[in-house]
Amino acid sequence: MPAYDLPSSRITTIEQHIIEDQQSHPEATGALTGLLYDVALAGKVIANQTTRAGLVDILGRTGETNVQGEAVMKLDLLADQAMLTLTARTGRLAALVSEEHPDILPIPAAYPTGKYILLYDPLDGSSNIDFNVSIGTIFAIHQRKSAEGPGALEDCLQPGRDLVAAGYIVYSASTMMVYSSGHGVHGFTLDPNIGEFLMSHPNICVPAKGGYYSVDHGYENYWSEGVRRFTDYLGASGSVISQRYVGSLVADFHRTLLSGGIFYYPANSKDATRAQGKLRLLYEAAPFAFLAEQAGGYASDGRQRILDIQPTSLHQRTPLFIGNRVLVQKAEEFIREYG
Ligand code: FDP
Repeated sequence: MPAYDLPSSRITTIEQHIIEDQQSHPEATGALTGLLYDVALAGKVIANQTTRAGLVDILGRTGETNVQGEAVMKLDLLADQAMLTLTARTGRLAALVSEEHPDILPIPAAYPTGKYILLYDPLDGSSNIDFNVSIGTIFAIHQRKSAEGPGALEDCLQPGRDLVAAGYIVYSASTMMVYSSGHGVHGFTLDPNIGEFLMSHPNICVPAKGGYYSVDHGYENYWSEGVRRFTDYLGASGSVISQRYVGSLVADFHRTLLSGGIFYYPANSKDATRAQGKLRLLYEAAPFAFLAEQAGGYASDGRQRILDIQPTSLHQRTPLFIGNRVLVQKAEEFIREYG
């Protein structure tokens, strides 16, 4: 057959990109490629559900069973089930960790196991659902440490610096999936007409200048002296950097990644559960820290690099300062000096 050239195309689907990304790893077996694509598929399913959020709520309020007599589930549980169903049976995972489950979810003996661990928050920002504000799914992928069989706790409690891949899907005016497998950060927008994520934001880098500072000032009286002084410092440079805060971590991080600046959710003394802030290390702070560093930024808990924290429990919380490296290091300086 005579040689021929493929027509050139400016369209890159997420599947093409993931495959090409993995080709630079000669040891790759295709399992990570498949897993990232499973997550993308779950994202499409969740996007479909979130655009019907108002309707789900209306059905939910009519008596908690639908016309078939089935219980109507809240969106975050639907999202959790989409992630579980679409990723757990494909033989690529040894275990999962979800914000919705207190313990790890080892792959049941009836299904094949693989070499990866998937940690996720199925629907971050869910307190914003009722107000039609952007929400999202966050995911982190580790390679298992145990040799075989269902995954164990030690497979899940790994520091963020060992992540193989991480990303998020933001459900907003459009649905976007942003991920990194260690070769930069790339963003894809869901084209609803063809039902596929298409490359829209290649090689995202946190801008060195400009952007916004993003924090909930409602907690100001409960912050440490260092965090208060850092915030005053940012406010004082008001003409250079102004403030934006959504209250949905995925949306606030997405804006910070693209526009620059800093997002922070510090520890506060309002109640005992916020002594280490609110955000979870394994499936919120660590994957975002991985993305931030891949994009030239930085993430800290105020004293140390998020990616170096050795987790001790599945749902542990951490203060988070993330975004432009210089600004995050400035926050560390204030905290070192004033506590
Ligand atoms: P939510 O509880 O709505 O899911 O970590 C979850 C999170 O939202 C983040 O998305 C958000 O940044 C933060 O909590 C908001 O916290 P407050 O409850 O302190 O407002």
